[in-house]
Amino acid sequence: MNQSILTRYSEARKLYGKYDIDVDKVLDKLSKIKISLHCWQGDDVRGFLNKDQELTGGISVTGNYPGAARNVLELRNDIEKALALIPGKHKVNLHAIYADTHEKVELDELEPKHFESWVKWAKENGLGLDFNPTCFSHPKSEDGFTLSNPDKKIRDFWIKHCMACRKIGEYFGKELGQKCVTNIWVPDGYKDTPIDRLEPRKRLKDSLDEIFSQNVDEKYNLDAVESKVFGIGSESYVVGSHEFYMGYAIKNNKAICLDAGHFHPTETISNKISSVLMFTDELLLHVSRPVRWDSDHIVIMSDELEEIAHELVRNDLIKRTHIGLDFFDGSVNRIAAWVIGARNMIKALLKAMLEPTELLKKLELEKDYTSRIVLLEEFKSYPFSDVWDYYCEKMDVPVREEWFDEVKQYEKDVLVKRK
Ligand code: RNT
Ligand code: ZN
Repeated sequence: MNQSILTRYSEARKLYGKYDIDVDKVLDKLSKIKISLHCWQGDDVRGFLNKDQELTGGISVTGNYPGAARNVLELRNDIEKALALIPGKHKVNLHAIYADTHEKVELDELEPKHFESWVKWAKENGLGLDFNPTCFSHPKSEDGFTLSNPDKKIRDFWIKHCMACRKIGEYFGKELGQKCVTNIWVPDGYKDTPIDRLEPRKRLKDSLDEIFSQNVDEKYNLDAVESKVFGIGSESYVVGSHEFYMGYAIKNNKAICLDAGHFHPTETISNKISSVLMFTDELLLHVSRPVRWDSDHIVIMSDELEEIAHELVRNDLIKRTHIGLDFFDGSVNRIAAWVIGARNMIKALLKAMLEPTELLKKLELEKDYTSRIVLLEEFKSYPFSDVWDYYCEKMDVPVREEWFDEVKQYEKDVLVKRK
């Protein structure tokens, strides 16, 4: 262990110790929190099934930085590279279009066998897997509607696809000994003001009911539903709005997925966590960063990220929350994007854990708001970074920006050779 890191750590430990914060215990707890790393940052949400299909569904990747993964091996190598620079043991989040198969298989015919190699790889790397049906980038989603499509044949196709995905999620959970979260998000909506807002929602509800009527072992698979306020091409109306899924999830005992980019710009998901978890057992987060719109920028150490972490830590909600990342930036090195986002998420959790929460709660109840703000502000410049450096060293990942040297080397050796 590097001497200066150790010295700084023991000084920091003393400072936090004055407030009865046991830093060693905090690090132990932190090392058990899993982040779900979204595979789609590695190839601009292209996947392998319908490679020539453009990205649709009202989401978009911009940038043409060299090195996007072109096949399953490249993607896995890239993910492994990223994970080697992120402290802890984590999960990887797959989409249906990332099936690894030579067969020509339609989305509604996917089976666990098309993901066998992912499971083998996850086992070899000690990873968990999460999953998502891909209800976009497909000819049958071209008119903007999937599970709420007025055409029953098209609706049935997407229902079958989602059912297939839940079975795959169950298979992941069983094989890997950790529950898989299968998250349903559909882009359905209208560009312009609709006449009928109700019928599409009834159809979406019926489709979901049918999907969830299929028997899937809850021990291995957790269903989540993700809402949205608008997308490109669905600016005026989104069928699966927040209220829709909030009601659906509570009534049907499903997990709600809160995506940081899926609300009005002054709304934050940090302020929703404590409400949603009052009425549902589990929560899925898509930690992302909207810039003016749901732009899926790389997660940085923003106030909102810190607030999300605080909410989870202060209220002891981590054990009921599945933390996933969701961003896609093609304008920078894609491995760096993963590492930045994931390290920031973990860093924010660490910073939140190094807080005298009980004392702050007491001050709040005593209406001593002056002391509350004094402590909160002073703690912002406490040496949490010394603890972070020690944690990285201890977990055998590069300290500070040293990780970027490895990414640059990999870019030179591997990424630039991809044409
Ligand atoms: C889209 C949703 C959804 C997707 C991924 C690729 O707005 O956030 O989660 O980003 O499924
Ligand atoms: Zn999302």
